[in-house]
Amino acid sequence: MSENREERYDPQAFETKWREKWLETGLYNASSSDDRPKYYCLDFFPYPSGAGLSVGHCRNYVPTDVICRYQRMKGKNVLHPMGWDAFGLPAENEAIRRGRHPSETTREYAANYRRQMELIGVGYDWSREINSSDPDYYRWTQWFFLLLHRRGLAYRTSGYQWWCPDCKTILANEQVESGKCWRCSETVTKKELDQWYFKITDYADRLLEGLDRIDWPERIKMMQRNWIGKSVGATILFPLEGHEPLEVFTTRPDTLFGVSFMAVAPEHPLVGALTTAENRAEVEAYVTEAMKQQEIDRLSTEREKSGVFTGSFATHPLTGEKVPIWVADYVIMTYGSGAVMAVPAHDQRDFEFATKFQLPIKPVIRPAKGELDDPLTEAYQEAGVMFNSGEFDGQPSDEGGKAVTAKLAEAKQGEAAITWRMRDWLISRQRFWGAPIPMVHCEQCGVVPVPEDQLPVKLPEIAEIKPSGTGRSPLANVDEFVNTTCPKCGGPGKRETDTMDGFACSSWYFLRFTSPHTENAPFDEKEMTYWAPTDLYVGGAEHAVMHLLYARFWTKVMHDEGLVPFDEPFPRLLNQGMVHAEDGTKMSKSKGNVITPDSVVERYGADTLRTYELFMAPFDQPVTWSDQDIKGVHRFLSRIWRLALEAGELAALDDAGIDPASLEPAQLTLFKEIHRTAARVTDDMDRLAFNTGIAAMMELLNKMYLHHEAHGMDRVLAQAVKMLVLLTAPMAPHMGEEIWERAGGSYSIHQQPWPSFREEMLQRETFQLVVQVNGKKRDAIDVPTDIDADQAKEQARAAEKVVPHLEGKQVVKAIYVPGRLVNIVVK
Ligand code: ANZ
Ligand code: ZN
Repeated sequence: MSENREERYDPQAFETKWREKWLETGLYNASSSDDRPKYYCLDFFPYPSGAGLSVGHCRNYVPTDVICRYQRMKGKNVLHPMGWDAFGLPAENEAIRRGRHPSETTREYAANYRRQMELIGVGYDWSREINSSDPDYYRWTQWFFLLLHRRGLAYRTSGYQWWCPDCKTILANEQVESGKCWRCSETVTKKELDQWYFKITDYADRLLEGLDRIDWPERIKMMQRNWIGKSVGATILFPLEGHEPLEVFTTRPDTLFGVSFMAVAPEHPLVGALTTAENRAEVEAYVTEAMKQQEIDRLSTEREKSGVFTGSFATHPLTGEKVPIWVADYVIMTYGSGAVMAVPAHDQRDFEFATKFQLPIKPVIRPAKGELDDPLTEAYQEAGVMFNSGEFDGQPSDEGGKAVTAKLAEAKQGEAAITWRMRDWLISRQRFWGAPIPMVHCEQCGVVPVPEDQLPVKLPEIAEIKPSGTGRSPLANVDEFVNTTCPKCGGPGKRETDTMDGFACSSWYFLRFTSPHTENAPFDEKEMTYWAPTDLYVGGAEHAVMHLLYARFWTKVMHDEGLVPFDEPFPRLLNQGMVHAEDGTKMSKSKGNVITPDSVVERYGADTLRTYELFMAPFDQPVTWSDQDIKGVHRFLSRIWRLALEAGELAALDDAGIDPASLEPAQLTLFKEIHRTAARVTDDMDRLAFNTGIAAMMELLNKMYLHHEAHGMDRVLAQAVKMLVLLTAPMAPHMGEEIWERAGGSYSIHQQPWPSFREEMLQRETFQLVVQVNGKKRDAIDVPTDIDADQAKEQARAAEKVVPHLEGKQVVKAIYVPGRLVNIVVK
């Protein structure tokens, strides 16, 4: 081996070779016929874009790959699949922009993604690759649509929908961000259309409850909770003369005695009837104006309140007082009942409204301790104690609210109620590039589901896929597609031309991976039961409410149907941090600051890129790319390489063959260091703390080089090298494989057991550190042998018997005599 000693670390010389061998030997192909415990690790379903992968994307794929390699070495049967979320708006828009067909571009882009993923050495089981735009796949997406329909969870209705004039399609609520399209940032408008919905609101309670049983970042759970938006309170009926009573939803029934006006949404069906002749012109003008506003603006707390009086009054259900009814656009028709009992003293919006229109502000809740400002300068919105509330005076908000509700319920004037912020999931898209909704419209039979044995309803092969701009799908122009026979009566029928939102495809893909080639079902029951649910799910935080909520919903439906034994698909979720460009901004094609894995691999090799991705920051933290730091990582790998080549036939070395009692002191120190590092790295791997794990290995490597200088390549150092090669194998899989082979190991290093460590080697040796203050001994404490000066001084100052001698004094300096004492000089 000596001729190799000077061979420099040149990843280009061997990385490709190993990647080819992994593929050839199917090293990462998983099988359920295996005695080891399973480990299903999944990355978010990527949509392959024309730009390809950046080093930012690698921050998702490299860590999960490392976890999978680690779990495999720990004896798990690992499944790590990859596939393409190919349907949907982004893919279609990009194809149109390039004047190409999405079926062509998505195939091309997916192939490029795969090439890049292979380039960075990610060990996916490619035998399970899926593409959501393949008829073999979307046939089952359509099958699930029929399942939801059969269970009463898919329905069609007409309504005003968000419309993106640029994408020329309807958007779901959650795809409108601050009044803009989530994809193209165009300001959205409204359009009335017949649409298909999934009744996700039926599952609101369970979607909320399930969050308590899953291990997800708290931030993501919070976003889902807010999105679901459970509000507990009461509905209260305010009698009207000559009409059914006006129903309001309130979270604060304890404030009922403070109502000074009612506010109804401009769209409220009673507006016309409640408006008196002399107010009609003004009310109509106001309503027309309000309809043009965006909901988001209407809800804004910044906005000056506006409204008009209808001329009518409601009757307070408990006091019998007359309460004026106003129309106000801060009341939203789609929430609660679209009407509010306004309590200006305790709701800030009502307060601003009352102040502007000089309506009474009547406080009825005071703080449990202290007094309300008199007069109020803003609403007192907290809970407190009821007053000015008749028989309820003195009751705390909570119980008082319940008592008020109970009293109303007795008189049939109200009841306890829950309102959800969440709306049903709008699933229709008037676009080409999606799974056609498998329904037929028949004049005789109405809307008829396509029988399962006629699936898939395939997209026609047409060249012109641009949205027509009329609000209808381009499929509506394809007669061969539209005209069909009714599955029920056999008469002429017309196919539904809407396609499904792309999020339908990603709501079940994690199950398809368990048996991607199953032909008679969406997945094979046995395989699904073996692999699912996922053990770890990793992706970006931007999918907090859409994909993750929809997939949870579908899983619960499947659970209810008896298709899967669990009702949460992703028991453990992690979000990786973003990688910013070196100038600190987001990497984007338009800014021209995207760094591709291709360029980095060409320069440094895939293992350096991988190790740097892991070392750059804690896994879940955002980070800025640094060309300087990546060089340091490259040097780290080169130094392992050099020692490993010198150590020679490492593979056969056996840690158990070393008797610590027989070692020289320097060897024993290094031997302990090896075990301590193995223990630390193992713990760091379990916590996904890759960066600290790598730092620990860098420290060990420094100590190994010092040992090498003093003692050469002895038996203990060789053992250390072997340990380090195994510990770094998941991060630098190519180098590990190359060293392992040269060291006489059998293929593959990735199938070797993870290094174990001897517990008894972990204890740190200590010595007695004497602590003096102004030269006088005050204490003696046990500290680790390898303590450094700063730590020694710090611990000395904190020693129990030393502290009293430092009180009120100023520490001038502290002197550390290594291995013996610290003297603290004070004045
Ligand atoms: C009286 C009241 C008194 C209220 C008080 C609050 C404080 P969340 O928590 O978001 O569910 N509200 C009800 N329906 C509304 C609608 N369609 N548009 C705008 N506001 C509406 O909010 C519930 C509260 O928002 C309800 O409780 C109601 O005002 C208002 F001291 O009723 B409250
Ligand atoms: Zn029919």
